[in-house]
Amino acid sequence: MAITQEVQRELVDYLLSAEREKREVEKITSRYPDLPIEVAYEIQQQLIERKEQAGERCIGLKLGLTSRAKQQMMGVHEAIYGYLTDGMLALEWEPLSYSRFIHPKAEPEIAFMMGEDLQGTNVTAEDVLRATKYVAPAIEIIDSRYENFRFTLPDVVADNCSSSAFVVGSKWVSPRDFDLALTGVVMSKNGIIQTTGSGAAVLGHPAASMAWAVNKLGEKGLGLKKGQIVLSGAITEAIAFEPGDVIQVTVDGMGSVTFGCQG
Ligand code: 0L1
Ligand code: MG
Repeated sequence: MAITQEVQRELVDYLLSAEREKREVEKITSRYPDLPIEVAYEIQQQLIERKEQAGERCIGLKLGLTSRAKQQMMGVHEAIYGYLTDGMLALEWEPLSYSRFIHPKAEPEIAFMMGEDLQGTNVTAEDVLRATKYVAPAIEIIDSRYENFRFTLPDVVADNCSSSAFVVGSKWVSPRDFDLALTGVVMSKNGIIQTTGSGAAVLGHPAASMAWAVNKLGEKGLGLKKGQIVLSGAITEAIAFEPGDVIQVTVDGMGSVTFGCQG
């Protein structure tokens, strides 16, 4: 079935209402099995524009499917990107209400804050590090709108890569003080370690993952802007949490970021 502009608008409504009503829905490729990835990015773009029309502000980018393990699990060879809005920004000292989610999971990430604009199609990890002002530990909360987190690549791209919320630690440091590939990361729930990894899990280096995204944006004449935040990709698998849980991510040399979840 053809994915006309009208169908794209309907799919944006479908995903936005699932998010608003906090209910999981069937993946869109069940109805449109030939949904091309380029059209999925157009749907994602329209979804973000609708959020902006509703008063949210785009404040950065997120990378997904950046680990080989996750790519193999999904049978794909490429990472994906989506957008972060100010409505997704959560604060460490304010408990997150479980009622705003469908079936959330937490992922440990390294957040980058851009010190300069960055755009191009031959951007390297070194370029990314030069243009970055700070890095900090972060937790992304993903909350796919699809039943049981089951989707194909175009589905998850259209759904803004499962974005829902994120928390960034308050200690920002220079990326030049670390080898981010070797930097160790530990994620715990209620004081018990759940997952461990290092920055190299993210396409070899978190800055390499960012370079991939900048080059992808560059093909569309887009780029990153000074002051934007980028979540560079999950360093370990995501873990589910419930009301009453406290999730903490500690990154070697950068300190920790924590959030508590309430009912
Ligand atoms: O941020 C992520 O790595 C998640 C990307 C989408 C895949 C998922 O929802 O598990
Ligand atoms: Mg993520």
